[in-house]
Amino acid sequence: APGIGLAAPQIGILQRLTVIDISSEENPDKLHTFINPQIVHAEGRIVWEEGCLSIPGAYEKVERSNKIVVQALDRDGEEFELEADGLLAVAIQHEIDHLDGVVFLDHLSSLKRRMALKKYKKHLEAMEKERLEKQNSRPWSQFEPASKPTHRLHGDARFRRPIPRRPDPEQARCRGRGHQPRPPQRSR
Ligand code: GNR
Ligand code: NI
Repeated sequence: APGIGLAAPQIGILQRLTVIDISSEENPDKLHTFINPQIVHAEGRIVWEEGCLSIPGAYEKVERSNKIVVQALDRDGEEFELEADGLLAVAIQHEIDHLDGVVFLDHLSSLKRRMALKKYKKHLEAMEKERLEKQNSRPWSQFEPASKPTHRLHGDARFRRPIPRRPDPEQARCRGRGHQPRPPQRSR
């Protein structure tokens, strides 16, 4: 699955809850649950290129503490303390930021933030384009009426734009000689 961590506010749940899974091939199934996490100790600096599921397309280097001690409740409500460094420390700080309404862009200079937001915007546009292409490639999409329903219960499905047709050999002959096949007249 994409993402090594998720904070509840990212999915509309405004609670101090976050999960982190930095499992890998050699170190599988390391799911950490943090309820009301608090960083009680931090030291050192580390720079990591971060991304965020809530800001797809944007990646920038962020400086954070390299080694932290975090206190939290686990999924059974039991208090625990965890010492973390490297990627796990970065991820915990990234997720706790989400609980406070902070994202990694807030740690960047305004120039870097503007560049990252541009990449985010580009990515959103590409996603929207792909979504539209997918939607329009559905076999029934080209036959949808091009108007909003006007009736109380439902609209109608009369064609309001030309039905795309296979080029007919007779028509193909006329094309390019000033012949424009007239669209069928509709009564209004
Ligand atoms: O998947 C994620 N990867 C990541 C990489 C570097 C630093 C932080 C992260 S967290 C991110 C998932 C996410 O957005 N969690 O909020
Ligand atoms: Ni994030």
